[in-house]
Amino acid sequence: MEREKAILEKLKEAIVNLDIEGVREACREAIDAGIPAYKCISEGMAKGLDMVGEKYEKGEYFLADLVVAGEAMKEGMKILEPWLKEGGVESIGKVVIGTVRGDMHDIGKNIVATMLSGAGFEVIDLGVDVPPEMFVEAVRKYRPHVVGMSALLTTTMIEMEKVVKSLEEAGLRSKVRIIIGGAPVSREYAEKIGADAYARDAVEGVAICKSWVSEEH
Ligand code: B12
Repeated sequence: MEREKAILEKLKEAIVNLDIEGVREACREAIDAGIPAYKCISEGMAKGLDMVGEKYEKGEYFLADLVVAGEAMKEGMKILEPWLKEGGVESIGKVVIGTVRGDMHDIGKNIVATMLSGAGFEVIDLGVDVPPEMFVEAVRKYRPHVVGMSALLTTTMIEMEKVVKSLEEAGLRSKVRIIIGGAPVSREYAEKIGADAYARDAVEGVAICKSWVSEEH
């Protein structure tokens, strides 16, 4: 337990210090110590990124530092990914996921996508800066059970409502469940824009998607 705490702390610190090699090292150490990959993300790296965000707000860090912190997290993810996916499972449902138009943040969205595929979903990842038409097109083409949207900026969260409206206009809204996530959004916001759910993190998101497909079977 003590060792686990120390390694998670090391991971967090490595992110805060923008130390990419330190992140890689701590991820390898965590895997060797048998710490679950998801814990390394939620209790290690994501906490570090929160602190980086705070430093940015205070003017102690600049945009270039945000970029390096994002890269450091991605490098860590490369090491953790094989442990996030338990693989070999047959598809239990389809999810179309993307970060909304105007928004380039994809670290959280990628974690959700990886964990969904680890849980047995077929995931169609539309990437970042995804306009409403592209969500609509993907729903038409792939007929997913779920549409997932991510937004990290207060200026882009309004795009989510546009996607819901566009799906309505295309007559596709009733064919899918919609789940949203990202720091500025909330359960209340999901209700307000007519989405079906909000998830605080990837674990909750996967649980909600699983409950939806099991209702159908
Ligand atoms: C890294 C980072 C960047 C990187 C992104 C790299 C990348 N490839 O993603 C870069 C440098 C590109 C960047 C750019 C900018 N950023 Co930035 N960034 C961050 C930072 C530090 C971390 C975000 C992150 O990855 N967190 C870790 C992940 C794991 O958490 P998460 O995204 O919240 O995801 C989890 C949950 O939310 C949930 N979830 C997320 N999406 C979804 C979707 C579904 C379907 C579900 C179910 C769940 C779910 O599950 C995830 C995993 O558990 C945050 C600060 C913060 N603490 O959030 C600022 C932050 C988001 N950025 C901010 C800003 C202002 C910007 C810029 C405008 C800066 C600028 N002046 O240019 C630009 C905008 C660019 C753009 N158009 O998108 C502000 C936003 C303020 C606001 N309220 O709008 C923040 C909050 C920093 C701050 N405190 O000021 N950024």
